[in-house]
Amino acid sequence: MSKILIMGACGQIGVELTLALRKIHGNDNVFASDLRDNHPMLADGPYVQLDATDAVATRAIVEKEGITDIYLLAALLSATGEKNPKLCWDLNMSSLRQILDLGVDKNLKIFWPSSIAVFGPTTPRDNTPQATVIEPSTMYGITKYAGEMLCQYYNAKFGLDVRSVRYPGLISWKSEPGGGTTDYAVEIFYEAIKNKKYTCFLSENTYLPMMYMDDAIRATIELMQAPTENVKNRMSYNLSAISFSPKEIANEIKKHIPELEISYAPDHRQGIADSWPASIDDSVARSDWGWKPEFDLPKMTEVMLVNLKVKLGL
Ligand code: NAD
Ligand code: AKB
Repeated sequence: MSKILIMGACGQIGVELTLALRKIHGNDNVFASDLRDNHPMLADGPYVQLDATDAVATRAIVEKEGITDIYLLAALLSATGEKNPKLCWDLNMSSLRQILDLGVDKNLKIFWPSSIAVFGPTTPRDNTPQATVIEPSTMYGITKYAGEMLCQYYNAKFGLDVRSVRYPGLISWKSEPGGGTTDYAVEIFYEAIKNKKYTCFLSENTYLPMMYMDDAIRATIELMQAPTENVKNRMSYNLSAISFSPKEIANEIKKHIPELEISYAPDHRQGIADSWPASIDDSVARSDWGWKPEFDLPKMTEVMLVNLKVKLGL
């Protein structure tokens, strides 16, 4: 039986991943943890306040609860990472390093996400292949590349079962994103519903790889459930679903909210977006463990609007 610890559970992915894993394994077998003192959506199962860089406290919980699997989601993302590169390096690297060491010691199964941010301006921008030039230009991307190399090293050297995907920008309605460059693609839904107006911090033709959260959660669970021999890549799998620009998503939302007005005021995040791919080739994930996305732009837009209107009481 799996006993799971999720670290960074109060974030955009953590809330939905915790809920999905609790459905599969039972509420009592999925421990949510975060630096924050709790989250209202996580009240139906065990929760512990835990700093992901605190190796002693993490080991104590793993031993006390008999944890078998860890999902390490605590991190600083791209935009906040550029504001505080030192904290980004310290948090993202020290949390991963301590979990990998603990994983070896306790024979744990580990999930740790990388990102499209691992790619940089010298990477082929369209249909970016699995194995390609990787020269990230943000501190966040540097931590993801170093993290991928560490995961591969711990698997090869110690046989640690650590698995990873390079998530694109994720779009969700249950929990809000925290400090990323792709966050505009969530903000635009809130503003379209509340104010029928949105000023985007990226320019209108900035194409980026994106994915609806349900697809991301399913990919995570499918990768973790895949037979070991199918997980041939121990750095991180490219993962792809949708590629669109701010203008395209605004036009899709306008099909439901015709009054939406969009304007553009690119800020410091434009440079980050310009260094990332526009679209991703995920054929290796598809052939190794059967990955396939289900949400395109129209389907995602409809689901986002329906659910957010209910959530916002509008
Ligand atoms: P998020 O910012 O929404 O959540 C991160 C959580 O970590 C927050 O709840 C925060 O309180 C917590 N945290 C911060 N410092 C901590 C610490 N020291 N100890 C414990 N918890 C701490 O991030 P997210 O979007 O849920 O991302 C989760 C992971 O997925 C990250 O590794 C991120 O790089 C990766 N990722 C996310 C996206 C995306 O679009 N959301 C895309 C690519 C990769
Ligand atoms: C960000 O914009 O920083 C994240 C990511 C793509 O890693 N959403």
